[in-house]
Amino acid sequence: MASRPLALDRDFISSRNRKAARELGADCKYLARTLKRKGIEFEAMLEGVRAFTVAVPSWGVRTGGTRFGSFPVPGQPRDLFEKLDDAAVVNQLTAAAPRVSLHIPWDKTDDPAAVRKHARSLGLGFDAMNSNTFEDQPGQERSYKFGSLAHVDAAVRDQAVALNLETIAIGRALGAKALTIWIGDGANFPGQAALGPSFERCLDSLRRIYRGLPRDWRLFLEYKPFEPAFYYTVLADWGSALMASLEIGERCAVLVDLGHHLPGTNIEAIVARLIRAGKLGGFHLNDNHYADDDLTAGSIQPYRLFRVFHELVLAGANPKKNFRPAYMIDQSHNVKDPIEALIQTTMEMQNLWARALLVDRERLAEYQRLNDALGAEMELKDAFNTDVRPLTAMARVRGDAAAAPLATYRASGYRSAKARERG
Ligand code: PSV
Ligand code: MN
Repeated sequence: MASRPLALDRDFISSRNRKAARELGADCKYLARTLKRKGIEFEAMLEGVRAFTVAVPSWGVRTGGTRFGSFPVPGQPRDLFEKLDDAAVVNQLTAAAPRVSLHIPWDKTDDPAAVRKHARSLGLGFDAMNSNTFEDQPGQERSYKFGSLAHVDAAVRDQAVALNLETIAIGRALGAKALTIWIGDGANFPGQAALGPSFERCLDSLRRIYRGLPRDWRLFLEYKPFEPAFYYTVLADWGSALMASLEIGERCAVLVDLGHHLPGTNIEAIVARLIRAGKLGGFHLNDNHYADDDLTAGSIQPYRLFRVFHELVLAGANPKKNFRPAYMIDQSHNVKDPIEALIQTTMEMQNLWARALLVDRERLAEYQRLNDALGAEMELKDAFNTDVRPLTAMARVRGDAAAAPLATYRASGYRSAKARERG
């Protein structure tokens, strides 16, 4: 397929930026002055924000499903090429979403070279590949109804391992460098699955996949406490995922999906422990009120995500550690326009990352040393309550993206143009 030009007209974006330039300049000046009083350099923060990027999930540019149905928006992408077009819009407007995370077999392609070429023409690359052995595909030989990598039947495990190896092969052709595995294997009823042997079978399958992993790739193990299995899940928690990743090998690490925790779990503490173990591989960013709600990241519990980011900023501040977790969005869009939701998410990530950068880490450590709980908490709150929106808007403008991405997207008419084109 011939490559199309960038989705949005660059001149359109810059002309809108020019109109907002005077106000943005004034807001930045004011923020720079207030930050300077705290000894923080605006320009240094700007660079910190510009360095933060997330990957867009290919499944996030179409409306997802609830258990009760799915309600498509007009002009949804019909194939992988169109999914990339929509993902490029998010990056063009935010300068913070330059990679896409694919799901195989949902995004299975016979022509990865053409897909890669198209992505490159849009300024996109590929982040971790995701393998799907949690549902059956039409024509599939063996069913995953009772599991995949941990299935009691070796033939089903072989099929699931083969799908992962195929996912690696596609990812390799696309230039990806990581594979994320999430499996729904488990049991709905006590006695249904043998707890010990099912974990061993899972480990055995993971070892086979790891043997097929290219040297410069990483393998991420994603845990989740329940759903689709409601009584027992083979990789239910960070303990199981960490244990598995330690056994599998050096390039195997844990992936934290924010929605994969029971209410009240202290996720930032898990993050700190995984960092200590050198086993924090990546994130699936989203938000939730109950469990795996897959809502817009930062929409329900922004302070929680800020606290997670604070731990990540702390870890990243040590240049010796070569700390580079993969940040990916993993959301299901049901009531919002998917592109708008992804733009909003990316902006929210930029804002929360900027606020985490504002924490005075030395002063915080001093409060902690003095057991000054209030001082320490206020250090975090002070950063969290700072309105960094002019800073992140300026970071986008410097990256040739939009000062106001959502308004620019709505004014561009992209969705209605796609509705006409794609039907
Ligand atoms: C499972 O709930 C999950 O978080 C995994 O990451 C999947 O790959 C993704 O959602 C999409 O189903
Ligand atoms: Mn996930």
